[in-house]
Amino acid sequence: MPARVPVGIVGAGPAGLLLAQLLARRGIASVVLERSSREHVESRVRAGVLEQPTVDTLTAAGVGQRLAREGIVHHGIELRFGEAAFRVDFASLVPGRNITVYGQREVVRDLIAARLADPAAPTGHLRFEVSDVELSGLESDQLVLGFTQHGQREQLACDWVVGCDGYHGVSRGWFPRAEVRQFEHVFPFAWLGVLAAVAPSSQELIYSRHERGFALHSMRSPELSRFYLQVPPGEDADQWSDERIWSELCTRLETVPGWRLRTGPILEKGVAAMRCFVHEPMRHRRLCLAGDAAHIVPATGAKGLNLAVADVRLLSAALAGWFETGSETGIEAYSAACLRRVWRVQDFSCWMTRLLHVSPAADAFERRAQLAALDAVSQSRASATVLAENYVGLDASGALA
Ligand code: RFL
Ligand code: PHB
Repeated sequence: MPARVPVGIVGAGPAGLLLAQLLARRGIASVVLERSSREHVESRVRAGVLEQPTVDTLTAAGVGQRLAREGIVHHGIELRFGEAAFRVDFASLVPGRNITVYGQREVVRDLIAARLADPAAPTGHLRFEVSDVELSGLESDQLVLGFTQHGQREQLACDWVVGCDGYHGVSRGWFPRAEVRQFEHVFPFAWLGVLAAVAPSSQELIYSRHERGFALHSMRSPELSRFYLQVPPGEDADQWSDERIWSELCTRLETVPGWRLRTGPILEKGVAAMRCFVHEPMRHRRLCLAGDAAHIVPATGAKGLNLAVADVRLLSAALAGWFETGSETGIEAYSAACLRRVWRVQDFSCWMTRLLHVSPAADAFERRAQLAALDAVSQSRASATVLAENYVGLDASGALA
């Protein structure tokens, strides 16, 4: 007889860990199966911008203490293009709404610590270095997850299974092919992400559209800066020496008279594709998807992690409704509610990507039109408000909850 658990979760990224944590707060046990080691999961750098509803959800989940101490609240971002610089001022455009800079790595570390400290969780509820995860019984509602750990094949019977295994995971493949529609778009450029041991050169994030390509100055803490450079797709990060990285960042960011970029040791670098992807639907019978397993947005809008949290917020409430009262209402609405938000965010992230990157195929006309679009954002309060409203995040309590 396989062991039983109410919810089986595949993947210990932010989506899987937060789902386990929110369910546990409502007394619902789960087991999380993760392919990588704990060290690997806790060392991935990735995202850094949290919307207010994301901060609220993490706080409600009981993992808000360090975030409240170390997270840095930002009230605007800066756009640079040509020799112009324009501050998108959240305080005046979207009063009372802002973002918090706090690394995804820290979110994951906080969640793992909270899960491992949970005295009510079943033994072996968070398992790393698990391989060959398979699902059977989907059509019969007798779901069983099979997996291998420490060379032993095991089975886990679940009422519900949630695929939180990211874009490269296996759970999407468990949906019946005839029911699925997938949408994909790949931009003709990638991002080289860099983590550097140097104090940020700016108090707020700087998004720069430069003729040589896009650059972004972000940060993690008073001692750590995070940068991104637009590079060709498939670029090899090893082709980028520290000297080359700093030279390119200086060229693309030092466009404002007198503004200088601080440089320092580079701790980490990697290349990520700029991709859009949506898998519809996000539920089939007792199998759900959440986070990057179901959708990828281009990183320019800083939305991937926030979307994962929005999915999990809805899903944990829907599953709690099902376990506590047998209600199907939340779970029936889950996929459509998530996808509505996903497509809105997809549209915004693509718009911001096109606004700020120089496509290799863009002709002189398109480049001038792009500058005019940036000019419009800096001159028109209505245009700037659209950017600000989307950047700080769609309202958690509104129609897109
Ligand atoms: P994750 O984080 O990819 O976690 C999936 C987990 O599943 C595991 N896994 C498996 N486990 C068991 N069996 C299998 N077969 C498995 N296959 C995979 C993986 O090892 C992993 O641990 O997905 P999740 O939880 O949905 O979280 C999504 C976010 O990680 C992602 O959306 C963000 O990082 C995107 N993103 C950003 N989002 C933001 O909201 N704000 C940002 O500022 C931001 N910046 C970024 C980003 C993503 C980036 N990259 C690297 C794509 C910047 C970058 C450079
Ligand atoms: C980050 O700090 O990693 C970051 C910030 C803003 C983005 C994307 C990534 O748009």
